[in-house]
Formats: sequence, structure tokens, C-alpha cells
Amino acid sequence: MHCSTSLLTAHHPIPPPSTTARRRLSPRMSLNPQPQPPDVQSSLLSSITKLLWGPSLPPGLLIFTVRTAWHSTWRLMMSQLAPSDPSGAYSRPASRFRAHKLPQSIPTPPHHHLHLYVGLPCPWAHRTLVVRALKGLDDAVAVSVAAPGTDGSWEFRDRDIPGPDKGVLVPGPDNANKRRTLKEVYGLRKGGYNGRSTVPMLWDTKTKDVVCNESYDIIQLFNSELNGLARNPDLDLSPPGLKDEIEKWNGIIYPNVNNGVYRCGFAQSQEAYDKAVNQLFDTLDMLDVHLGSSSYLCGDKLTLADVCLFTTLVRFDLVYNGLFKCTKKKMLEYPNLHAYLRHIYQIPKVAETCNFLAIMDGYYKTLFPLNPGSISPVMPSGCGHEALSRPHNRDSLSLTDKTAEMIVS
Ligand SMILES: N[C@@H](CCC(=O)N[C@@H](CS)C(=O)NCC(=O)O)C(=O)O
Repeated sequence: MHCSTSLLTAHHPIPPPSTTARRRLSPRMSLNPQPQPPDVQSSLLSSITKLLWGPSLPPGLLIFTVRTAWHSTWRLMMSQLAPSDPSGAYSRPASRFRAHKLPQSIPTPPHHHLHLYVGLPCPWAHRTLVVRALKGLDDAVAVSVAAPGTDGSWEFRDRDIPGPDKGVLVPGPDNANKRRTLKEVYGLRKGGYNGRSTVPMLWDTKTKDVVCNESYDIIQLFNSELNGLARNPDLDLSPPGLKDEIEKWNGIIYPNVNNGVYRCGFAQSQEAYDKAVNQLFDTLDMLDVHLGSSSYLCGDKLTLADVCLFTTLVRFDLVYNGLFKCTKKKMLEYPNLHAYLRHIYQIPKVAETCNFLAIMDGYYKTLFPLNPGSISPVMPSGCGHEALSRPHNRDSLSLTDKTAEMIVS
């Protein structure tokens, strides 16, 4: 169900589901078989090999057979993980629940009926956490933080799982509906639900229904529809005079960077990968130049476009560079982009939304076809709290940036 004439679609050009896109065949359960101890695995493997081919198989034929079998299995798993078009390019499914206005019933202080479901690895959910924090909506919109289960779906924990950094959001229980999984929460809505149970998801605890599960719609709602409840109602991340420019930047950044990293990581052909990776780095090169002389994308004011860019940049060297093969350069090699990243990270309340270990685990341990061993690499230097807290030296770019002051006050 899409918001038919939603303005938001224009701001955030999400491709409609391609008719040629391969269907998701089944839940991700099948992508993560239960691990066996190594000795059981290897003796099982050698028994199967002997049974099939006998002891004297020519090595070339063995390699060919294993390669063909693995490649077909990988293609099958990728088609479940990431729908693609016939050229092998990733085709992101559209969000089912769109909203550009809140239903009349919500929210009227002091009764707050909105509950936000997120997962910390997810860049789309991260946008909603950043805008919620900047607008001072943490009391008005409660949050439940799910964690990725071994099959890649979202699960809740019995209690908060403390992280290494104090104050940073951590996975925990479902505070609104007391369910074990996000799928169960989606299933509570009248009429049920059989689609993808994605984060972010905004839930109405009064009507027991999904308000919206499209991140860009949610950040627009948070920015302008809840000012009666916000601690920072005067912070406007989408002022009328900048709307066209924000839309212009989103039109570049969404396909080439936000979804661009996924187009690299989920490409199923060399051609699709080459196209995605070139578009990604051409755009990053251009952004690095632009942000060398501009505080934010649209000038002196932080906007929704910056929030959308930030949540991809903060994951770049942590996960996209290695796991998604975005290897041409690291974020650290872009002096202006990295300074801009640090600048936004250092805005009060933003750092608490960034759980670096949860991001790494979420990507490396659940995207089985991309990392079959599920080994999570060591955190690259330059990615964590300390590195992002280094001075950004960008104050001279703007004389009018009041963002940080507005948020602290
Ligand atoms: N267009 C959506 C994308 C949301 C999305 O893809 N979320 C992922 C996590 S990064 C998810 O929850 N996937 C679970 C699934 O596909 O089953 C948005 O921007 O909100």
C-alpha cells in the first residue's frame, strides 16, 4: 500500500517494485544453517565425496564441480536475500506502509501513542533515531531496539544488552507489545500481515496498527508533525526555502550512496557491480569537493538530506568498504567527507544513536551469502567513537550554524 500522491515519494525516489525483480522465495531462515563442529563437518564432507566420486577423482573435475555447485547455491541464496533484475542489479522492494500525515487520533499530550521499532545496524532505522534525538522526541516517541537473529529477521532480547559505550542505544525487549520478534508485532495489526517485517517501523499503540515503515516518511513526520511534543520544535530540518534543494540532494544521494552501497554489495553480476561502484565513488568524489566549502549539503543548515547521508557514511569503513566491496577508497581517505562525518557525529545526542559493534555484528553475522563463515572482522581504526570525536575544524565554513546550540538547549 503506497501513499498514492505522497509528496514524499518525490523527495525520496524509491523505485517501485520491479515486475522483473525476483521474488523473495522464503524467509532468511534457510540462509543460515545451524553450524556443525568442524570435525563433524569435514568427516561428513569426505564421506560424501567418497560416496559420489570414489577416492581417485581428478582434482580439476572436483574443483569444477564444487565451484559450479557453490555458485548455483550462492545465486539461489542471493535471490532470497536481495531481489535483482535480469542484469543482476539489486532491486530494492518498496515499503508497504507509507504515511505523510499522522492519523487524527495521534498524538495528543500527555497520552503518547507512537512507538518506534528500530534495529541498530540498519541505516534506514538510524535516520529515524537521529531525527528523534535532534528534535527531542525521546519522551514523546518510545523506542524498542530489536537485534538481528541468526536468520536475519529482527528479534527482541529479554533485557537490555549493555554495550561498551555508556549512553549508546542497545538492543533490548519489545517495550510496547512484549513480543519475541518484530514479525509477531507486525502480525498484531488488524488484518494481519504477511510481508517483510522491516525496521524502522512506527507503531500506534492505541489503534494497534502500523503507522509507517518507510524511513523517509518517518523522519518527515518527526520533523514537522510532532512539534507539540518535541523539546526542540524550532529545529526545522526541512525548511520551506530549502525543500527543493533537499529533494535535489536526496535524488542524488539515495540511488548512488544510500542504496548505492547495497547495489554494490548485492550485485549479482560483474556489470551490475561495476556500474554501482563507479556511480558510488563518482558521487562521493563530488560530495567531498562540495563539502570542502559548505558546512552541510544545503549550506549553513543541517537538513534531512544530511541525516540521510550521515547514516551511510558512518557505516562506510565499518562494513560497506569490506563486506559490500566498496573498496575504491575508504571514508578516511576523503578529508572533507570524513570531517563532515565527524561534524555531524559531534552534534549533541547523535553519538548515542551510533552503536558501532552492533552495526558490525549486524552486517557480518547475518548476511550469510556475503560472509559464509560469519566471522566479524576487527573494527577498523578511524571508525569508532574516539576517531569520530577528533576535531572537525569546520567551524569556519559557517557563521550561522546554530544546530548544536538548539539541540543542547
Ligand atoms: N525503504 C525502507 C527500507 C528498510 C529496510 O530495508 N530495512 C531492513 C534493515 S536495513 C530490514 O528490516 N530488513 C528485514 C527484511 O527484509 O526482512 C526504509 O527506508 O525504511
